[in-house]
Amino acid sequence: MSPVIDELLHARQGPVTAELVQEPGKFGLGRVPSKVAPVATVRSICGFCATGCGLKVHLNAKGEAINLTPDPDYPVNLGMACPKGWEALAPLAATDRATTPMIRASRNAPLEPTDWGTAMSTFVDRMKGVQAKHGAHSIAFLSTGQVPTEEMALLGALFKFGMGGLHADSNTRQCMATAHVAYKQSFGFDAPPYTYRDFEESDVMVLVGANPAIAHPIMWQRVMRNPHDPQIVVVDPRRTETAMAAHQHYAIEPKGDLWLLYGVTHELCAKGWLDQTFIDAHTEGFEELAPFIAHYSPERCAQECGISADRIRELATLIHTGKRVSFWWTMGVNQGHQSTRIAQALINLALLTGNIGRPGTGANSITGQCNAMGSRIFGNTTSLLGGRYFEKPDDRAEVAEILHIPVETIPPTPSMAYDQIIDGIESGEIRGLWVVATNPAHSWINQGRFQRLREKLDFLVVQDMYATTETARIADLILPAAGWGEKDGTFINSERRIGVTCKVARAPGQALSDFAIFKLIAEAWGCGPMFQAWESPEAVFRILARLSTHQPCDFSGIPGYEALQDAGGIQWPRPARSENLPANGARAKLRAPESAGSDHDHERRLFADGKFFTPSGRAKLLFDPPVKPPESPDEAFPFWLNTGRGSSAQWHTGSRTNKSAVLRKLAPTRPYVEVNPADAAKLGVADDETVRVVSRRGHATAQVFLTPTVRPGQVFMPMHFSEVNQLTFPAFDPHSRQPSYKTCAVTLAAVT
Ligand SMILES: Nc1nc2c(c(=O)[nH]1)N[C@H]1C(S)=C(S)[C@@H](COP(=O)(O)OP(=O)(O)OC[C@H]3O[C@@H](n4cnc5c(=O)[nH]c(N)nc54)[C@H](O)[C@@H]3O)O[C@H]1N2
Ligand SMILES: Nc1nc2c(c(=O)[nH]1)N[C@H]1C(S)=C(S)[C@@H](COP(=O)(O)OP(=O)(O)OC[C@H]3O[C@@H](n4cnc5c(=O)[nH]c(N)nc54)[C@H](O)[C@@H]3O)O[C@H]1N2
Ligand code: SF4
Ligand SMILES: [Mo]
Repeated sequence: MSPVIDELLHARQGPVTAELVQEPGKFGLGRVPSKVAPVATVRSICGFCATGCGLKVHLNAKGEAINLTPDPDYPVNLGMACPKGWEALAPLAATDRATTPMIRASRNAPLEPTDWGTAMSTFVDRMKGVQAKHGAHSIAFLSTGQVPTEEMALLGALFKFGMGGLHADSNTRQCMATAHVAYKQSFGFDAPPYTYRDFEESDVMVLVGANPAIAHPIMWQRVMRNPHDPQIVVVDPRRTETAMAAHQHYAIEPKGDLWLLYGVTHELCAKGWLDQTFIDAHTEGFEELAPFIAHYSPERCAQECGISADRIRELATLIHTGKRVSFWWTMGVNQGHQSTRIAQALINLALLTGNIGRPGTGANSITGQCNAMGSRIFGNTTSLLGGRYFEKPDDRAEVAEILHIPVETIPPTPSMAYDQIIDGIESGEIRGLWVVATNPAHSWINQGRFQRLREKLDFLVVQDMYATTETARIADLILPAAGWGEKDGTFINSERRIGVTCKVARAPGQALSDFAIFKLIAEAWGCGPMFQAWESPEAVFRILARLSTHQPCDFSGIPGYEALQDAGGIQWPRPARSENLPANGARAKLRAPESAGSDHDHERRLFADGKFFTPSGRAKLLFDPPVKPPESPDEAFPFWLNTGRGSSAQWHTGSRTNKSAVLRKLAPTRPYVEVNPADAAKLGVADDETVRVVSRRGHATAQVFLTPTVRPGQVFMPMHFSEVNQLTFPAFDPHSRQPSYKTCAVTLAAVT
């Protein structure tokens, strides 16, 4: 075994994060439900959703986690956690953890355990072999929003600068690409402007395609703490848990959002309910928007979105009368065939009414995974490190200088998007695929096709905590990874807060942190020296801080992990010395606001000065005419199929949450389909009956769950069961290339 591998395997036996251990006995809730007395507590951040709750992990004398409690002093969750957070340690102890690398001798041979030395030489020989035969760009990776930023950045830099790869994307495409592109186009940078205090300070909240009561329960708790008795409006085809708790539910036709939002904008314009001073000073495009929107009367929009003209007017009135109006969106917006323009219709509403940069306002995208924000800025997939552009020579030169690498190693073209990589596999352009911390054989749209594509790949590597995921099972090589809690690093949450996640347990067997795996690959590939300075996660954090300098996400003022721990996380921007920043225009591009506050300011929002990150400093008002979804119900497939989160105890493809006995008790274990009782009566199916849900692309067997929360003509299936993406229709937003998981046409048939 090589000395480097030896060293890494030895290092992983080392102590858990000793330097971050606090005094014994400082427990958040004063009571620790365990028989073993803890001797120390470590502060960490939850590794599931992008709320980014602080958790206190309690350790025994050996420095191993025995249990955890939510952190009462963390400014995000204020002592609360959802079931996944409470159960965050359980998935680590699962019996199906990948504990050694595994390899297949030939395509049809079984996966067999092997050692790291063989795994590394196989990885390098096979990937280099593919490149030699089919070109440097015939390999690709698909990664994640669920590992620390330091690991994502190392992967992106290794693949693109060290291995000569070009095409790389992540599951963030399935999730946040729309918000990313919408913000970039409208604000000039991917910059969610809000802080969680805004949940408590709004007097009108408009939630579109978001179900935080299930998907972001602790954010929803923050809404519940709002003392201003806010008017809450939920726009969702389903009467969700969130809609039930709201004042107003707009049960919109699937993908009718653009019509509804244009109808509201029309009414605001017609009534003159605009903040013209803000529009004149801080936006561009109003001259084009005004005549466009004149065509979208509430009456016309009502016919298309299923909401009456009166209710469209009521929503406009509510927005007008609110003093602090905030707009929030999640996957019901991001996942659609015209999603970027829908997100921008919300951004436009905030800009036109001056509801931005003030407490309780904003056009606010709620992020999905714990570190989707890290992947958006530092994944080095479609954007160059730090939110830069591969296409811009200045950006490449800057990154090369900071990293001390030859500028020629940075590709001058952006990567293909996820769906284009999949197309590339079909056409033979992509032959080697490396999948890191994502499970596309369950989560990618239109699975039937994905499964067939497997046969087209010469080499499939899966790097995961578990050897049993749908994707790991079809791999040629499995690299066993440490998970959340078994390694150090930082996450960036939905409100731009950077927080530290810590090693509180040892990974089983020979599993290594993704960071260590990437370092091993760099050595084996022969580009180790390029990453010599990337010696530990914290060293990489400091490199990333340098890469962020003068970008809107500037956090060069954060010296390291200890400062983050002390402050309870810090929101970007946190520039080193704001007085030394170049004057606006000098680097005409992007600049963090000067009044970035102090580390101990727990709530900082963007755009208080009305300056955006576009070249003109103005936000852009962007719009397009609505287009019909590419597939909608017809005689043969008469129902809309909607998909999404089923319960707060289930996480995505279930590889982690299914491993907790507690979480398994909190959610159905078999696939189910929610059906309106009126439809069930027409079809002659009863509650609990097993049916086949059929689309033009595939079928799934599911139990009927009768509920009036879905409207007649619509059915809903949770995404946590792999059958669901057998059915979905592969449509993509043209700007963000995010898949449209929320609408396709299906029929239900009795199982005979
Ligand atoms: N428990 C749990 N929490 C999670 C996750 C999880 O897997 N489990 N995943 C995390 C991740 S990565 C993400 S991205 C978020 C997702 O969080 P959310 O986006 O809140 O969750 P979804 O259920 O996917 O979709 C939200 C809503 O969009 C609605 N919708 C569907 N079509 C339309 C439409 O055309 N218009 C409108 N206005 N609404 C529509 C759906 O009915 C659904 O209620 O959750 C995060 N939190
Ligand atoms: N029909 C439908 N499909 C959807 C959606 C929908 O609403 N409807 N939502 C989409 C969205 S928003 C998302 S975000 C995706 C999510 O889709 P995926 O990313 O495919 O889902 P996960 O189950 O979160 O997969 C993460 C994998 O990473 C592994 N893992 C966890 N931590 C680590 C780690 O530290 N290192 C390594 N190497 N591996 C680790 C886990 O074991 C798991 O196998 O699904 C998308 N698919
Ligand atoms: S709300 Fe999200 S971050 Fe908070 S405990 Fe639950 S899964 Fe973890
Ligand atoms: Mo997501």
